[in-house]
Amino acid sequence: MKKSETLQKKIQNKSAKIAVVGLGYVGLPLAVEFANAGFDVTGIDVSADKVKKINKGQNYIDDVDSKLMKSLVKSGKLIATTNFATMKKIDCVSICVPTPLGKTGDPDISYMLAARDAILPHVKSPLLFVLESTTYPGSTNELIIPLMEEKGLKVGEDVFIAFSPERVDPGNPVYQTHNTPKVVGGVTKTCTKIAAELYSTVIEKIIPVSSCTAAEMTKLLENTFRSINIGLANEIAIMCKYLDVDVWEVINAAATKPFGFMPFYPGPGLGGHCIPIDPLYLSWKLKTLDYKARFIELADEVNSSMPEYVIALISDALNDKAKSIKKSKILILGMAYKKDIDDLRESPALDVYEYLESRGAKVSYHDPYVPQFKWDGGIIKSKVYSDKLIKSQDCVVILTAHSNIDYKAVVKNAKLVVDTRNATQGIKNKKIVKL
Ligand code: SAJ
Repeated sequence: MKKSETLQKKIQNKSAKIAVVGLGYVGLPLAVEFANAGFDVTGIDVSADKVKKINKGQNYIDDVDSKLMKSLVKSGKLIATTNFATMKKIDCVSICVPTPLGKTGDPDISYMLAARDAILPHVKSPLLFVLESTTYPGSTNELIIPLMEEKGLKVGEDVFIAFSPERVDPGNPVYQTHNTPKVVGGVTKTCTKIAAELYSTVIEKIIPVSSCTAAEMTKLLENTFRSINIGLANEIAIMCKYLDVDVWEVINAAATKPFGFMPFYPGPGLGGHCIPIDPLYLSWKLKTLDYKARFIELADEVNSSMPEYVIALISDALNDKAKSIKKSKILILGMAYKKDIDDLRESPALDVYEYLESRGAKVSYHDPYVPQFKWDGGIIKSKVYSDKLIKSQDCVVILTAHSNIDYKAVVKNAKLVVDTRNATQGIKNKKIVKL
């Protein structure tokens, strides 16, 4: 029997041993789905703390059902380890490690390479190797295949390699791992088939594509689409300010078009670990091929300029009250990078906080999801919300429109409100200055 058939059989009868490398917001939900489908799953992570928590049945990812995870750990279907040597008995592995930007703004693939290099010495054949981490087109071909072949493994016969982008949207109440269609692109048709076979055991809809590069590019198109359209929304907001038109009214009116339009909204900038970063992986790769990805770079320029644009809005609003940013008491409402979550990564609110502080404002914040954050070697704590707190401010700046804040009360008690998220929609009051 061919190795591919052996592997397919083991997937079909759930005797295949699965590993998931990287137990964050992508890897842990995936590991739990595979274990819940009946596979023996080994989660591998460099963080001993994550491993310890999982083996104690302690869930740390909101999207994971804690009771289910605890029962899977108890039954032995899900275990975690920092020891990559466990790969010796693994039949299928999914790599879900971070791919951030480095300090120079170029791709930082060090986590991906570290995972690859930790796995390679323990690879057994047959093995299905799937990369999920968002990366530049060509990564799987350039960084994985050659090293597998160096070990004498023939891709498509001894080892089966595919790329399958993660599409996890943390906190999404509708779409989770199991019901978000999964794109899968293998090096060979057999690779695609086996990868599709594995993922179809836990995900309702599999979308096979012709190659790893096509799958890598699919993911980058998805998030570049968002970054560019958010950049457009931000530039439209700037244009509307010049034209003295309410950008929110215009976007909401355009959104009534039942076809050919998809609303995006302006804001204080781009946060999160996907949208500000993924498009730059694409533009970086094209730069190596002497092509300038103009839309991506322009969108990045516009989106990155929004925190400063918000500072100018605050400065003008205070100026109209014969005040300056310097020495003014300014409260930021919402530090997280988007509403109703606690994630601060790349949050533009951090840039606004820094700008205000460096201009001498007495700046503080309130965020019901972010009790504190590390800052300048210390810790900044969220102020306890009260009408008194709002009344005491020269300006309240809404940067993230968490649903559990009463914006009517904010406007009632504030002297001045700068609203960058249309959180005060429908409230008519001269105190409100909108993006
Ligand atoms: N943002 C705007 N205006 C918008 C939409 C977003 O300013 O119209 C800002 C947000 O405030 C945030 C940033 O852009 O700071 C990113 O927001 P996002 O809604 O794209 O949320 P993310 O970063 O959580 O993106 C994830 C992505 N999921 C994956 O990469 C698997 C993205 O593909 C999803 O479409 C997105 O979630 C989603 O739809 O929530």
